[in-house]
Amino acid sequence: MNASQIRRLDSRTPDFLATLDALLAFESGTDSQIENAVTDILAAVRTVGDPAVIDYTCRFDRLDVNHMSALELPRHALDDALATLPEAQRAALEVAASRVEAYHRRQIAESWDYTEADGTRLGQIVTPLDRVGLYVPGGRASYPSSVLMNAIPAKVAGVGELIMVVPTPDGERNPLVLAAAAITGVDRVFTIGGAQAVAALAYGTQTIPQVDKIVGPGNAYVASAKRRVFGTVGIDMVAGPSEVLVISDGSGNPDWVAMDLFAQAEHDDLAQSILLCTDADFIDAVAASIAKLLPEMPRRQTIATSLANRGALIKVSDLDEACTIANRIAPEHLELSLENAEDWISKIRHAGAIFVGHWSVEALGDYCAGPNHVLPTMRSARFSSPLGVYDFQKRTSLIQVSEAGAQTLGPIAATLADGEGLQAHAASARYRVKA
Ligand code: HSO
Ligand code: ZN
Repeated sequence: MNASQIRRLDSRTPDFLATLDALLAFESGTDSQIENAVTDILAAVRTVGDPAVIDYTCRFDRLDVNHMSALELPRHALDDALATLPEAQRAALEVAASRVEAYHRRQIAESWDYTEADGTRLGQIVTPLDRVGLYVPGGRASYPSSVLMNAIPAKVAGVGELIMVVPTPDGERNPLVLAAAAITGVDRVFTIGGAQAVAALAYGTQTIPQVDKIVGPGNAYVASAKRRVFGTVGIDMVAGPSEVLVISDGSGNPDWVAMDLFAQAEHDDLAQSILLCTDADFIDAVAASIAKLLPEMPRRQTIATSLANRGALIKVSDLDEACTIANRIAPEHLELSLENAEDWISKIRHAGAIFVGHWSVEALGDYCAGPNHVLPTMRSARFSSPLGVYDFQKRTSLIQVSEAGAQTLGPIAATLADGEGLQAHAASARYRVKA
């Protein structure tokens, strides 16, 4: 696999849209072996509770414990992790956390109500969720920044209790993840993972309290388990591989563009990095930058694989066409790498996050700009939004009808109830109407 294998496309070729759609298609496929394993795990944890979670954790993560309490980290383990971080890392985490918090504070929705002329009051009450579970993957995909991005909106929303689960295979703990948990005020942390952790949070066990919603990324087992417990609890979106789309007018530095494509591609073999560019010479320059810079990258294997799998450098006719294609792709991240980038924002209807101009690189958004980095993938930006405070708040309708209001609304409701053949509905409305 080498960098020259990133495909080059031209929007003028007749089969371009079909080729593009094939490139975007991602099978989040249901592997029956995974589904069966998850079925067994969910059933075992649901019926047996702690012993089943302990058993799976011994088997999968090779942790030799015989009581659930050994799988809960004491508060001081989090504080110690924070205290022993190198100063620069601690400071970076803290600045990132406070910027993310400031941004999300603006998302808080308030309750509202209004009163009609006859005294009837109507409204909407906003309530935070009582208890939320945060899944944090172990190993290579264990991102402290994702702890911030999931935990902070929950805390800002006013969630009562935030319970984090993170697998620690062979007892290996990620100090940055624990430090991020300390900074964000995660209430409890269990060192469990996989479908068994999702089951424990969804159903509750003797030790682990049942939560109302489970958020956070995970592998195929975790994603399958989350889909299956949905309904018993809420879940966030089930995310696909990360994506970036860069729109370029040939202004700017080809090395910067190449590295922005790498930054997405290094996440995993299925990550997607696409460039749309109006300038053929600039595309050549970016290709040359890719060839030049790739060998220096420690993660060059993953980068080369995902660029070859799902990457593309695409020549487009003009920026209007680029925006049309961008809306079709509905990318998770969109970089407007343009001279007059601001002018093009209004042409974009579907994107998880828009990064405007040459200075606004995705990596800043991934860590510390402020907005959430949990974004809709797989073209779902057409109908869904970044993770936010609103995902941890719910709404309750308020109906306080006055006596006068019941007189005008009663006959209307009764008439509609008659039409639906629901006599008790009609009668209960008419009871309140004075003769
Ligand atoms: N680009 C990822 C977030 C991330 N990047 C975490 C680095 N760490 C999905 O938006
Ligand atoms: Zn990233």
